[in-house]
Amino acid sequence: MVLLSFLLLSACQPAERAEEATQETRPNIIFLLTDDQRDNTFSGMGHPTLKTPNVDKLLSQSVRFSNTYVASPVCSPSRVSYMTGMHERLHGIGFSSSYQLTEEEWEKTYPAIMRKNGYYTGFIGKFGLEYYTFRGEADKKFDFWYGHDGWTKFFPKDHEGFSTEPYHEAKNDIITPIMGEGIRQFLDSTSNEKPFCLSVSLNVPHGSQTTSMYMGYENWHAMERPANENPQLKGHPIYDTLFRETSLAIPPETATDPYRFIPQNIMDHEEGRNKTYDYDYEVETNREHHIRYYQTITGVDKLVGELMAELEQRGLAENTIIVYGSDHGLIMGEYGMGGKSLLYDLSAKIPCFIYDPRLPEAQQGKTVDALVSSLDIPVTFLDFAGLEAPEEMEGKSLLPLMNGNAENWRDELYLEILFTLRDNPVCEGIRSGDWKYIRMYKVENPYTEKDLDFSGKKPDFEQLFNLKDDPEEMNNLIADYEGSELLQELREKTATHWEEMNKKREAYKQSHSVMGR
Ligand SMILES: [Ca+2]
Repeated sequence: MVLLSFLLLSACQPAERAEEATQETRPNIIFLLTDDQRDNTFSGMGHPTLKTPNVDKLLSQSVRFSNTYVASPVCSPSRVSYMTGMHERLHGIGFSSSYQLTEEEWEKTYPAIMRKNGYYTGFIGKFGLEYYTFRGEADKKFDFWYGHDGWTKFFPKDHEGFSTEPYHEAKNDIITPIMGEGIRQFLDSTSNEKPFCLSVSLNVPHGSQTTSMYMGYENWHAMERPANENPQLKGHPIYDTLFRETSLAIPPETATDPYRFIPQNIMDHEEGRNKTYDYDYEVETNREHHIRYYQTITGVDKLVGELMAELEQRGLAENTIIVYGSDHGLIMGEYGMGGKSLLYDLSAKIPCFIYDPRLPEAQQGKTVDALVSSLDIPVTFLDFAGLEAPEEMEGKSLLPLMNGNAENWRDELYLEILFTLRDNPVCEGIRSGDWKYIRMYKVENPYTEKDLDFSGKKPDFEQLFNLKDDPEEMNNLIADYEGSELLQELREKTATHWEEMNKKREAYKQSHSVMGR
């Protein structure tokens, strides 16, 4: 029945649709997006240390997508990709590019389209697009706004400047429960007349939050002292002693030579990476990072529990879909390094699931291992609302997979990261079957489209992993497979995607008014 009503809705014209689609047929949507949360970091996903009963319960009634890769594993471009449904190569906006999102481009994002089509829209937390022409006016693009630009701290009331003023009036002092206050305010502001679409961008477990849990000593950024020395955290059920007495598994490669994995001439850690993520380059501070990382995820779990109780209490539980994702993952000592912006699974994969209370019980609690992209998520939101995605969006709706139909799904996924700060190489590659192939190029920062023209250029470095035999991606098989058909095929596929993406960008620039910054 549900599927049938979607089909009927999508056959209508937008005007008719808005009229016909009453609140009974169009669900509410809440998108929970965390910051730097890597895959498998809930107990319900098999994590050995975390205990996340609220998410686990939700997960047991959801469809989990266990092979979800983000379009760009670094904050800003990943968030632009979630909004626009496009790769960074296509939308052109990120830390290392020279473009910004225009108001015209914003009109093709999922919140703008849903608002135009009768949804009441809200945004809470880290906006994080960073480069857009309407900076300072993002609040006008939503019906409800309780968000901030740039970054903030674990105790955001201590944070002057930037745009975290809304949080200074909050009852709580800690960022995650403040987000909970925002969610309640949003729900108070909704009415029965319109379905709603709420995007909640939690700032945890990002390093800006875990490092700022305790800033009362000189070298606070390196997490050299236990955060619970901070009197503000004493006696707190989550942020005081939790995981401090637990034997935590810290990656054995912590503080070992990172150049065994990616050579120094490809990525020199002295160019900023080992300063930005200094805590992951020593065993003891990495342990402290793990404790804080798990604590902040526990905070997210509590928030999810409170959210579900709120929905129940307000009579919204039957018709509100929850979509869970992260902007990307995080390397925490593995490969002798910290950070993101590489195509290792730890950096590029996220925990992703969709809870749809209307889904038949037989479909609930299942795990789908098909290759999913973060670009599929905005398309799925629109599909839930009975709306067609604009042609710019590159992803596919996840509804068929949720309903058990994996026919005609993609069997390979193109991956890229165009971050070139801190000596990061441009990486692109392909996931296909058990395999992942990656090629890297040294590119100027900021890059231009010209820098991404690799015609006739041999990659500066390549990686090949068999994820079935080596899920931790420790053994680069490039040399072993040199001359093989497999490697040739993966190289060709990557080059084909690369060429198509560059052509698409050129066509996009012709048909859209792109803006430099
Ligand atoms: Ca992030």
